[in-house]
Amino acid sequence: MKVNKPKYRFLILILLLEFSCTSFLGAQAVPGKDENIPFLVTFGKFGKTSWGDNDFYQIFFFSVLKDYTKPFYIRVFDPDCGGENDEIQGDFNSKFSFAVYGGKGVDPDKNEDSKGLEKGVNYKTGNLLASKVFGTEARYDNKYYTFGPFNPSEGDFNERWNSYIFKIVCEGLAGDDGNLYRFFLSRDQNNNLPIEGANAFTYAYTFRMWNDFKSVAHIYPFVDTGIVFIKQSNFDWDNDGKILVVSRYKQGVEVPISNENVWESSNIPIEPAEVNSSLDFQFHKKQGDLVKNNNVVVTLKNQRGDALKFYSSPIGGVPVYIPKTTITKIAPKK
Ligand SMILES: [Ca+2]
Ligand SMILES: [Ca+2]
Ligand SMILES: [Ca+2]
Ligand SMILES: [Ca+2]
Repeated sequence: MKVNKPKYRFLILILLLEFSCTSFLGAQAVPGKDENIPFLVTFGKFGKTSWGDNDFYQIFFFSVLKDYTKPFYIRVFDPDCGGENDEIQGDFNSKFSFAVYGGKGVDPDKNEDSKGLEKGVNYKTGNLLASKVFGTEARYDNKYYTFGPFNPSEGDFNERWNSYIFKIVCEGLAGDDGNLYRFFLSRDQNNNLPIEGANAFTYAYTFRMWNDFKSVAHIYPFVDTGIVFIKQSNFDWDNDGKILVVSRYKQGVEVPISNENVWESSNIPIEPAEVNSSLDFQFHKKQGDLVKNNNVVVTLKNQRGDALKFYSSPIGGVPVYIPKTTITKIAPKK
């Protein structure tokens, strides 16, 4: 039998591309690889909100597909507050707890309190699986501390995503300094090895910008079914340039930006075609005077007041604007 070689090669190429796309689905670095965000940040509870953290705690959720049944680890980079990376106020005198939760009560689709958005509610829901308090400790400075092993079935099962949900809470117990850190969900205790199909998300994203004019940070909220508009809120952006919303259908909608220690909010209409995909919130720094060590908080709600999730690995991939002329051409006829 004669094989049509060019066609055969083409098929193999397609298969390889498909394979490489699926095998990299889901990344568990937090902040994610497409976000261009150096660190998450949480201040000690005696910090000032004008330094860019409105509530002195941060919650991240991890989802692990049901098919993955081996143990996994949650690795925290630079969990201490001192030495490298962290934001000193006077001297380093702060303490932070990192706590991992699993079991019933964690899944924010079922338990609103778990999102940690409302003041005064107990967001430490679920079973405490592990925790540790960090101060100024050279041992963990610029290094990883690893929580785990955890068994995936210790999480709170979510049917819709066919995944077990876990969460980690960082809380500023004492002092006023800023703790900068990152997470990695890993299948290895000592290395960052991603788990296929896993992801991470939050509802209130508190992060640090790079000290670089040219640098653009991105965060990727998922627009779920039934959303017709969203209310964006940004806190303590220090008038540092522009915040733009990009999607397949938005080339770059500029939103009102906050100055020092205040929230700024606005409504953004959502096109039906943007439903079930991610938006790209872009943070473009002001050119000229460098706003140094800019920490910012972002939250989104839909028209019903429900918070949107920001995924570390955007659902459906990074959205890219498609010019309208192209959309008209390829749109199917009704
Ligand atoms: Ca201090
Ligand atoms: Ca440090
Ligand atoms: Ca730190
Ligand atoms: Ca700020």
